Amino acid sequence: MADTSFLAWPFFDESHREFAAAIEEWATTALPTLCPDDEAHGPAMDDTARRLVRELGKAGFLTACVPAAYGGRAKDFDVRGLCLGRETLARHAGLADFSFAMQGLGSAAVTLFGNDRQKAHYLPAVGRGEAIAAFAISEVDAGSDVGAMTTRAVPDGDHYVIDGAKTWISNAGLADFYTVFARLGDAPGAKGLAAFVVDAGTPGLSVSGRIDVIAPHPLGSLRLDGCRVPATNMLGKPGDGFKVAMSVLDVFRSTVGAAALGFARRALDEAIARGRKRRVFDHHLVDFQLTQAKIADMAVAIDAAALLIYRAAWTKDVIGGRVTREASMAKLFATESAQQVIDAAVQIFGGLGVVSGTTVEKLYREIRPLRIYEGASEIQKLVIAGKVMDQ
Ligand code: COS
Repeated sequence: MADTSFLAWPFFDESHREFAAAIEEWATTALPTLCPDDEAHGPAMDDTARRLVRELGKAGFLTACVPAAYGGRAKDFDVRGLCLGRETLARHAGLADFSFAMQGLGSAAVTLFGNDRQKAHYLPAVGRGEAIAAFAISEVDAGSDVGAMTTRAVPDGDHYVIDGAKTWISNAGLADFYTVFARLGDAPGAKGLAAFVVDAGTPGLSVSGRIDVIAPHPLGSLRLDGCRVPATNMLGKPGDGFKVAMSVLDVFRSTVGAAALGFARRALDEAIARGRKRRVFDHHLVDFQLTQAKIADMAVAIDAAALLIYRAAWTKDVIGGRVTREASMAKLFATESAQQVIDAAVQIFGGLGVVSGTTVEKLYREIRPLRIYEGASEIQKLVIAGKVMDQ
């Protein structure tokens, strides 16, 4: 059982402690049957992901992903709930964390920038786990440099016609709707982008391929070929697209840190259990000071990451406004340090740590993409330095 003493920190209120306990109990009892083979790829993985969304919805946990007026727990997001949910689920199964997080990330632009009609149409179903959401921003030549995107939206009567291609899209092929970012007019870079909500069945929108990555994660590419979207599906105003994207990432970058924290906590638990059992040179591995030094470094990294994550989440929930600096610090530190924590766990396991399918080997693969997606570590450093120098 992972350390839960952090739940007594002043960042949380009673409802968060109850939420954390409920999702822990659900993960312990439901996930072993819901994800019996958490290494499945392809259609089997997609089926598991769909089932996970439905069951997370039925159990009431997706209420952290939508606003109170549409069935959620808090006015917009409950960022502390999102982080507790991701941390807990990641500790049990990476795919469960993925399915939970994507409901929030995929619908966040509707929550933050949608009008009442758009919110009423999409968000209740997201919160019940009856509609799957996706966030379609990246392109082959526009990942870190969002402003380089070339997908274009051209007005045509009361519609926009969108043409282009998106890639690295989580839930591609599974989603019922996508938040799609596109360029309007000739304004350069970050200026002149717009966000649209595009239903999966819209003619001209298709999945052009799936991408298999090192840890199970439904991912693919999209094509938009003359895809006609009602102008009323725009989220915010023409030109708001970059602001929409950055505002969403202000919320979700802390949650990526929380998922990394969950992986790291699991690695520490696994390493201690292994060290207590493994005998070497007539002692248990944990009796050696070199092992204890590793355990201490892992524990300090975990607590420091948790402090940064829940500082960012509390700041967004309680103080509000932009939390770009706090969220970037949380994501950068938590993902980079979790990689080191998991690497130390693999070292404590020795040869067993690199055997395919052992828990620490899976964690070693699970953690790696988190240092890249939703803003690579290098981007977080640019953001943090920019904010610190602006103060
Ligand atoms: N919330 C609201 N608005 C924001 C914002 C935020 N968090 N961050 C920036 N903006 C606004 C700014 O206010 C500015 O608006 P004005 O032009 O009206 O002043 C505009 O957006 C541009 O901001 P800025 O000049 O800071 O943007 P940059 O082009 O310098 O941003 C980085 C560059 C690298 C920081 C940005 O492109 C980025 O975060 N890239 C990583 C993207 C990413 O995460 N990709 C992965 C995709 S998700 S898997």
